[in-house]
Amino acid sequence: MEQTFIMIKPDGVQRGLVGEIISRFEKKGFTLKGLKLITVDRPFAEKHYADLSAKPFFNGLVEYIISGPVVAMVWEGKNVVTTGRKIIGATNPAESAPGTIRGDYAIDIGRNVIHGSDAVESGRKEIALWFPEGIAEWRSSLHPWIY
Ligand code: 3AN
Repeated sequence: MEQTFIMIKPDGVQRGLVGEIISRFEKKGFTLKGLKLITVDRPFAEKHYADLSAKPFFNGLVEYIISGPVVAMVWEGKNVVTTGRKIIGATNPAESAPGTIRGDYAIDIGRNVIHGSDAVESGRKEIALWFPEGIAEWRSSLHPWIY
């Protein structure tokens, strides 16, 4: 079953949006497979954003991510990468639709509340980076229509 890495960034944690964000993924029907509150250091953040190291906003982005605790999560379900990105909304909150997390709760691209993997393969890499200890193996046995 497909998995994605979702991170609530420091602004989302400090603004008290953790419960709301988790609720949106839960209500959609996705399954929570990993969850921790963690403050990462600069080398770790630089590794997570290695693909963006040439961008002019890279240093500011790293500073932002290490500025406080983040909530790192693994969510599982059919098409969770693509659907998760839809729930999150466009990178720039000025372009993200109302009803999406960024559309509802963010204004600035440099404070856009949440990260979600952009592909199944990058999700795999990000889950391995953020959860080296591994993640839970469980599946709901209550409702066969939950997958
Ligand atoms: P997404 O997070 O939607 O996958 P990416 O991968 O292009 O978007 O960018 C990663 C992160 O870099 C964004 N979440 C945002 O915080 C930051 N970012 C992207 N573009 C800019 C920009 N022009 N100025 C400042 N920060 C940016």
